Amino acid sequence: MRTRAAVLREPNTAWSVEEIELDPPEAGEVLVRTTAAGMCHSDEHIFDGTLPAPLPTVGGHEGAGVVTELGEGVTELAVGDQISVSFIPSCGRCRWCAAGQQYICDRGMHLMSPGMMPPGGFRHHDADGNDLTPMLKLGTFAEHMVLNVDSTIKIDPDIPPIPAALVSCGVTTGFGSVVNRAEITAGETVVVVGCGGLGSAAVQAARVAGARNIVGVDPVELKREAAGRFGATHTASSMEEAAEIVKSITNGVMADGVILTPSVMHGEMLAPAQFLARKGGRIVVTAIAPIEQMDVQLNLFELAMMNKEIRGTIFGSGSPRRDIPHLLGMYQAGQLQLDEMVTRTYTLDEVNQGYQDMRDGKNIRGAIVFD
Ligand code: CXF
Ligand code: ZN
Repeated sequence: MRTRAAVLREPNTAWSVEEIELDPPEAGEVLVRTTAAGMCHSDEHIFDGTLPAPLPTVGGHEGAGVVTELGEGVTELAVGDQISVSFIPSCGRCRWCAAGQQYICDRGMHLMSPGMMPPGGFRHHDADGNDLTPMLKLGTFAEHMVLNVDSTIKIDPDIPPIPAALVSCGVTTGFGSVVNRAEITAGETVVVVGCGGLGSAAVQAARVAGARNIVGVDPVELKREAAGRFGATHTASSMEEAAEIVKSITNGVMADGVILTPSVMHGEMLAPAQFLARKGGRIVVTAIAPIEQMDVQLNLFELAMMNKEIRGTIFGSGSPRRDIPHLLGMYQAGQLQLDEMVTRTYTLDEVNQGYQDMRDGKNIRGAIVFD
């Protein structure tokens, strides 16, 4: 079939919105009509070359839609089901899935390879017949998607498209960074560094977990204000400013958890984050750093002597088949503000404008809405 998609051919060239050819779903795959897509910073990382992905690519890895066709052997989904995509696949059979650690499912090793999830091949082709790789095996910046069922999560049909799309990556990652990885519990003090799409979910997670103090750090005023609406008790424009606040509100003890969700992670951010954490505190590195970055600033003496922990996380160390429905249930119960995270919506044709607005610091989260 023909569909329309946003394609990136070379880093730092505009997304090209064009008609592409989409093959029918093969065994273990489904065809989905896309209803909404979230505009995560990782697509921008591919755009600017921070994240080397196979090109040309159909962008987008946050999305929701309705199943319109089943490939051979698909039994867990039916035509008409609403799904959220998950960039973390869950095979349910590997050692990690079996242990409840779907965030490190073995199928994830294929995410940055060309084409579809193994057994592979290409379903997406441009008008000249060139094969296209769907980003992270998803490609949500397209009116239709062919997806492996391992990358789909069936959700309540009553959930509106935008929140259904946001839980594919940013919300689940930010939320889980606080609850699963930093293990924040009631009464604790949390610092969230970077209050965009990930950070505003992290702030909400800290609120839901009952944190006493939630300090949102961002140089952009719009994001600090939004952090306040999502539950931050204090805001600061830098980690240095936050350190003064945390010192005073904790009587010098400092924060139980520090969550690093800036647009891009850099090695020199680790030392100031370390000094925001208390003795035995947890520092969670969530944001993506340039892939070859090896150097970090860290006071190793203080790390050991103060018994601090630095923990990396992918997908907020969450399990999509558990956490996506959980988070959407919390949204329905009024405990998570997902609609409020979207500053602006765009049509597919406006995708470049959406990313320009992200660069200009105008959006907490942008979303593409399909007809
Ligand atoms: C992803 C980005 C690509 C590699 C895996 C993690 N995070 C989502 O934004
Ligand atoms: Zn993402």
